[in-house]
Amino acid sequence: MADTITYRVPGMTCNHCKAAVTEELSGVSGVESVAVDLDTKLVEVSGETLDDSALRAAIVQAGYEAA
Ligand SMILES: [Cu+2]
Repeated sequence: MADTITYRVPGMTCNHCKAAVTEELSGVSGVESVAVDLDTKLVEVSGETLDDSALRAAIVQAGYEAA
């Protein structure tokens, strides 16, 4: 069953941030798609059996923090 989890990442300001967050999240097990909206600072992650803590860790790994 597909899951979708949305995070707010206020530290994202430009396309570099968007690329960094997208790249890290894409490497997490089960992730099929990542959509970043820089205006709202929201990151929508979709995939199978998503692990919230692993996704949050990936955001931190990219240099940001999920609010
Ligand atoms: Cu940036």
